[in-house]
Amino acid sequence: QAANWFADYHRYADIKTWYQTLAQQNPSLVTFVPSIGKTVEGRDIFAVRITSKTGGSKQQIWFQGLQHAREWIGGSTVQYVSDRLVAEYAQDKTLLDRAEFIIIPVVNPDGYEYTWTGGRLWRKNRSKNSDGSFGVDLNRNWPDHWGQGGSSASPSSITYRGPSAGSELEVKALSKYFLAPENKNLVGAIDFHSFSQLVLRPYGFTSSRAPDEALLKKAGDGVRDRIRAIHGKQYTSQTAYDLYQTTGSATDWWYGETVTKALGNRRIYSYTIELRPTGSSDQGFILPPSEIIPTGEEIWGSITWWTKFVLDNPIKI
Ligand code: 0X9
Ligand code: ZN
Repeated sequence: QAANWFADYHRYADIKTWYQTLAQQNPSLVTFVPSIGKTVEGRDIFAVRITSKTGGSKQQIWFQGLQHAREWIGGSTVQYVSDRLVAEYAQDKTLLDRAEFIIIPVVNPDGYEYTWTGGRLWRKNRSKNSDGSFGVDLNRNWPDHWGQGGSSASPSSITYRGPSAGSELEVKALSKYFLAPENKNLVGAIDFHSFSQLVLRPYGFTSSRAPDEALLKKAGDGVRDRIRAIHGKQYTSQTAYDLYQTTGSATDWWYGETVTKALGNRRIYSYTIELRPTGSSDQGFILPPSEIIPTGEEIWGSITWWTKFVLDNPIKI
């Protein structure tokens, strides 16, 4: 792979090629899944599975990025983590011998391409809405408490929830794949976003604390502390609701009833990580490419710890 890949951001097609090459060069560790579903504009949502061939059925971890098109650092960070998972295996076999990582690097390829060709600050997908406007906020469209507070019914809003729960092709594809037979051992999932430097745990839809609050907080606080130990960046660990309410988010769906029942009454660790920078202007979405590697380093260091914590501390209902 190009030695300077992480010196800049890349288009959807180039990210796909990069992952295909990663799989070709490491066939014993990486499986490229060309399509788990298509978007309205006909792009494939691809997945990547990373594990070693040793052992039987392993616990599984899900990472995804670019649900929101303009949050480019989320995609780069998922790529950085994928690269390190493969590269580190030569020195330390524990992670890939113990777990399988299921990665969706570009959840929203139509929106992502639009940020390169149309408007850099586009957030939603590119569905055509009933009023002629474009885009549904995928992170308000998941079928968990859909249609309630913290989402908009107005198609032109940046938090438009869509016409019905799970209406969007991206949400349909991802939720189906999440529940597929080959993914029945999922124990944890992280949705990478930007920005504000936050480690967010369930719930987003209610101020009530999750039944596993103690474990969820311990794992989230641990991530915060380990991030800070690497380049000194201060992240805040809190519940998603305490940032602001959302309904129909991916992380509430992962932690919620549908997934719990499908996994035989077993809940999983579910997080949103908001990456660099801090601040309040929309310019925060435009993180200089020189920060891709340091962001990758602090997230790699913290989520390897998080993964081990999750594997060692199964949630018991
Ligand atoms: O609003 C979102 O979907 C996420 N923030 S972003 O700026 N990347 O759009 C936050 C989702 C976390 N959930 C809640 N805050 N409830
Ligand atoms: Zn986001």
